[in-house]
Amino acid sequence: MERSLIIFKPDALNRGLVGTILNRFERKGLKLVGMKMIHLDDDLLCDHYSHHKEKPFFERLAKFMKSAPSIVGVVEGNNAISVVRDLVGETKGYDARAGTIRGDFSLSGQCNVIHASDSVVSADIEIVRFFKDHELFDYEKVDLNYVYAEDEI
Ligand code: 3AN
Repeated sequence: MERSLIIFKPDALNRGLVGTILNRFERKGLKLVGMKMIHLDDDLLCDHYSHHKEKPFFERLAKFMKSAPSIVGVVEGNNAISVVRDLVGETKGYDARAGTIRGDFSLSGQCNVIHASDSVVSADIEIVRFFKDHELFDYEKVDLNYVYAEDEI
């Protein structure tokens, strides 16, 4: 099964949206395998947003991401990468469709409440960036046989 990194950004914490957003992933059937609060620093941000480092908005984005703690998590499930990206919606909140997390909770290109890995390759890199092995939990979720058919597990 695939795993995706998710980050509840400082706006999600400050706006009291963490539980509401987490609920969207849980009710879909995704399995939470790790979660912790972390205050992102320059080193982590430069790695995580390396594809935006030369962009004019990078400094502002970094300031926003350092303005308060974030909550990082890892969710697991069949096709988790595309499933989570679909739940999250388009990057800019004002473009994101109603019904998606960003579509329902964000009006901004920067303050878009949540990050989710965009591919299996990025997820592998991002999970190792934020989590040590012992911070990820391997357990049998008891609803597995009701979330999936036998041949899907
Ligand atoms: P996504 O988060 O949908 O994968 P990316 O990787 O292009 O999108 O962007 C990473 C983060 O950078 C976004 N979640 C957003 O916070 C910020 N960002 C992207 N584009 C802009 C922009 N034009 N202005 C400000 N912040 C931006």
